[in-house]
Amino acid sequence: MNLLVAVAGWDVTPWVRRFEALLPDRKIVILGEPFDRRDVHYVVSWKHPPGSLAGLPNLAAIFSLGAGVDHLMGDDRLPDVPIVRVVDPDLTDRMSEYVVLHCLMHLRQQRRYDAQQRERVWLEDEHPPAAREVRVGIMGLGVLGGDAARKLEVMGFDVSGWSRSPKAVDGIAAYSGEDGLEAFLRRTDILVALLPLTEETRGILNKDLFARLARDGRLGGPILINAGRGGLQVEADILASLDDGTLKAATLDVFETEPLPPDSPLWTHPAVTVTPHNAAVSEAGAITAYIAEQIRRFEAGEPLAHVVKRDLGY
Ligand code: NDP
Ligand code: OXD
Repeated sequence: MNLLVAVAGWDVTPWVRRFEALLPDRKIVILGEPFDRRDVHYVVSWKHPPGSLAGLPNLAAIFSLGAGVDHLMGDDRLPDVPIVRVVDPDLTDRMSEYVVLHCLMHLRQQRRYDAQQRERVWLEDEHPPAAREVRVGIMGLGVLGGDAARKLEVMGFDVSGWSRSPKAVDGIAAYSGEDGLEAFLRRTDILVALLPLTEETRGILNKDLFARLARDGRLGGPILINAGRGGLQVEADILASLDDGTLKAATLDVFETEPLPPDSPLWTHPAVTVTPHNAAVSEAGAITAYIAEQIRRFEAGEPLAHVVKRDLGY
């Protein structure tokens, strides 16, 4: 019942140590080091090299170390076993902190006050808007979008959400599908993208969509916050839309290419806030405990939770 840690770009040590402590009766093996492929029953993956999980004859499940699974879906030799993604309060809370922080930052124009402070400028606004006067639209009303929506509502924002299938969330105007998109965009001042990256959502954050956002809001133009995936956005369109006024500002945690290349104009654009894909990090303690508990329940005959729908890609 060995567990294979197949991780690229992260230090595996804290993950391996924690799995060893949580699953003391298992051998924890690491992709890239010698191990017997027949003994592997579970894989935990973050961006494993495509094809590297083929030929594991006793594999029972693959666990993504993140909430997103696009890093797995790109592997056309991925074994045909259940894929489980992260749904954990630690990660969810972190994402909501990020979304609330950046909605408030744009509401209260903190970037402008930072600039004014550097210049020692004292300039009071006459009528700054209140949260209740600002409409936040969340694209992706799933685990993360749903939690962020509830917390934004507590802050007073006028919140709506858009999902693939119809949803009912107390206090939130919910829209769905292609039919609901127009009305959702038309009432959105701050657009928060928390969609998974799939064939349907790739490039959805483009000039055409930005042009359909509300133009009558209290913030002086629509604002984009993308903490979903970089593949959702067309960066040339974001820059062009910021420059021609279609967008007023953007907060971006994710990018077409990560790390964001040093020569990207997004780094220095005055209306762009960049964070390094850490809106909601996978904290090793919380996520290893979540996976160990799933394995324990699975081996006790209970179904795996949060299994990805492969046909939908998320
Ligand atoms: P969920 O699967 O719980 O939610 C996804 C939401 O997107 C659902 O509401 C779903 O609709 C909706 N959706 C999917 N496809 C479409 C579509 N074609 N049209 C309209 N709506 C669609 O995922 P999570 O909330 O857990 O995570 C969302 C994403 O956040 C992850 O996939 C990942 O990419 C990103 N993420 C980013 C992190 C970061 O640090 N920046 C950290 C963690 C996650 P429906 O409800 O009908 O299924
Ligand atoms: C995730 C991420 O998908 O960190 O969890 O991006």
